[in-house]
Amino acid sequence: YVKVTINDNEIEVPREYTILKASVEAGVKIPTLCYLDLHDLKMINRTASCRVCMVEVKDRPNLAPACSTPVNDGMVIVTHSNRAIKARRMSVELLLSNHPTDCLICPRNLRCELQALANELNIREIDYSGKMNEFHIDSSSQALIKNQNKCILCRRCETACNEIQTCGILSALNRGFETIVGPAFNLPMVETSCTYCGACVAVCPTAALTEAFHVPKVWEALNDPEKYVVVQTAPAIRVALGELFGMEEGSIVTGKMVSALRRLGFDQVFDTDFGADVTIVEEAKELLHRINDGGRLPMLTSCCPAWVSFIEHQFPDLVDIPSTCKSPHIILGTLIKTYFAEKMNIDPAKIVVVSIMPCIAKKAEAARTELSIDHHDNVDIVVSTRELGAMIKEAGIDFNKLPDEEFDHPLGESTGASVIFGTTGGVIEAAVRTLHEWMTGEELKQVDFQALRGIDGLREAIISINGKDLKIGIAHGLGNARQLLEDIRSGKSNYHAIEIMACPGGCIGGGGQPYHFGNDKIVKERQKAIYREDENKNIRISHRNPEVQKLYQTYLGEPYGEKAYRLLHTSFAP
Ligand code: HC1
Ligand code: SF4
Repeated sequence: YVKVTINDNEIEVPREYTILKASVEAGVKIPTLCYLDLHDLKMINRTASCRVCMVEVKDRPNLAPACSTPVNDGMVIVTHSNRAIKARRMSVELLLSNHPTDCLICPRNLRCELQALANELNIREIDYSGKMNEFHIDSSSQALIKNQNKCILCRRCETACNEIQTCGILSALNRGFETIVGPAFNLPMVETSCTYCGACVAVCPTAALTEAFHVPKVWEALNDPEKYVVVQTAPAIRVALGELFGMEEGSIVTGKMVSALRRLGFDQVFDTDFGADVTIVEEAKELLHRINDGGRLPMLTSCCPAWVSFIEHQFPDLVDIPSTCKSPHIILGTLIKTYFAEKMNIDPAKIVVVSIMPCIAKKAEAARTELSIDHHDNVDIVVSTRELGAMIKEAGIDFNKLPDEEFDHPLGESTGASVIFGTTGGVIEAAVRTLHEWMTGEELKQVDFQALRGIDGLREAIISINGKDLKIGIAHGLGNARQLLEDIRSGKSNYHAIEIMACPGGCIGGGGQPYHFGNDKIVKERQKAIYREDENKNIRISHRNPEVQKLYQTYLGEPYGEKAYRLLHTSFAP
C-alpha cells in the first residue's frame, strides 16, 4: 500500500493503482472518455488518447493522465484545479470541433458518451473552428455501420477487436489529422474477415460503430396487409430488455415482452427457445452418433454465428468440427415457413419472420443463402434488443405497465434447457441434460450441472454418464476460443464436446444488448436471471418439450433422420 493525497484527502491504496482508481476510492469523479475497464476480461483500454482525465500532480510541471499514471507513496494530486479543468475542456472542445453536431438524429442520441461528457463539462460553445474531416459511411455489411465521421480515436474498438476477440480487423491508419481507425487498406467491412461479433459496437462511446438499423423494414412488413409477420425472441432478450425501460439489471420481462410484441402488431409471437429445444435434440443425437461411431471429436456447438464465421476465416482446416446443426433462430424460421405454414395453410412467400436477437452477427447469418430452404430465407429481418426497445418507445407503448402474456402455440412452447442457451455454458448444459437421459434411459433428477456454469472465459469439466466420462470445454470471447482451437489443431485437446460463444458472457453480453460494457455486474445479473427463468419452468429438458415431440412425430420423423437433416442442418465453408 502507498499513501496518496487527493484533493487534501489522504488515503491508502494498493501500490499498483493508477491515479484514476485511487480517486474512485477517495470519492472523486475524474471524467474519462477513452478509458474502459473490462475487469472480468482482464482488459483495460488505457490508451490515454483523449486527454480528458488530466490532473495536477505536485512537483510535476505537466498535467498527468489519471487513467495511465501509477500512484506512488506521498503523491499529492489535485483533480479539479483551474488548469486541469481548462485542459480537460480544451480536449473535449477540440474533439467536438471535428465532430458532427447532428445529435438530434444520431443513433446514439442521449446514449452517447461524448454528448454526456460535453454536458457534464458544461460546454456551451466551441472556440475552435476550421476544417472538418468528411468520410464515406461504410454500410457495406448486413450487420454494422461504420461512420468514421463520428470516431474520436479512443481506440476502444481496436482493443476489443484485437485483444479480446483476436480478430485483428481494426487498427489506426494514416497519421495526424488524417488518422482513422479501420480495416487494412480501409477496405469496406464486407470485404474483410470481420465476424460481426459486435464487440467493437458494444464498446464504441459514440456512433462511429453501430448496428445496421433494420427497424424501418419491420414497420414496412407490419403495415403490409399482404404479409403475415411472425416474430421470435432469443433467450437473452427477456433478461435485458427491461433495462431500456429503467428496470433493474437482471429483471425478467418475458411476459411484458410478449405483450409488447403483440401490441406492435405481429401475427404470431413465437420463442427462439422452441428452436433451441429442437437444436438440442439434433445436436445431442449428432454427438451420440459421433461418440458411438468413431466420428470426428470434439464436436463444437455451432449456434453462434460470429464464432462460425471466425472458424471459417481463421481455422479453415477445422470446419468439420462444428455440429452441422443450424442455429436455433434459423431452425425456428425454417419450421415457421414449412411445418407451421403447412399447418395453417399459409403461403410461405407471404410470411415474414423477424428475429429479435441480442446479436449483430445474426443479421449477417440470416442473409447467408446456403441456409435458405426452397428459395425462402428462413429469417427475413433481424433486429437487436436495442432496436426492439426503440420500436416499443416509438409505438408509445408504456412497457412497465404491460400485463404479462404468453407466447403463441405451438412454436412458443419451450423448456428451461433452452432458456440457458442465453448464457455461457448453457448450450452444453442443455445438451448434457438430454444426453444423460438418453444414455442412461432414466429420468434425470438433478438437472443443474453446476460444473458447467460460471463466468471464467475458459472452463472445462468432466461429466460422468453411465460410467463414461465426457470431457467438456467451454469458451466465451473469441480470444479464448482461439486457444481451444489451437489445442485441437495441435492434437493436445481431448474433449468430446466444446461450447463456444463469441461474446463475453454468451448472448446475454451480446453486441445488440442494452449497452453494458465496462460494467461486469450487468452481465452477471443477466446470467442469474437466465438461471432463475430456467428454474421457473415446469419442463427443463429439451426433448421433453411436448410440442417438440409432436413436431418429430407428425412432421420431421427421426431426430437426425433424413428430413430433419435436410431442413435443420447445413455445412460450413472454409
Ligand atoms: Fe443466442 Fe441462440 S442462444 S445464439 O446466444 O443458440 O443471439 O439469446 O438466440 O439462434 O436460442 C443469440 C441468445 C440465440 C440462436 C438460441
Ligand atoms: Fe472486430 Fe468483431 Fe468489430 Fe468485426 S465486429 S471489427 S470482428 S470487433
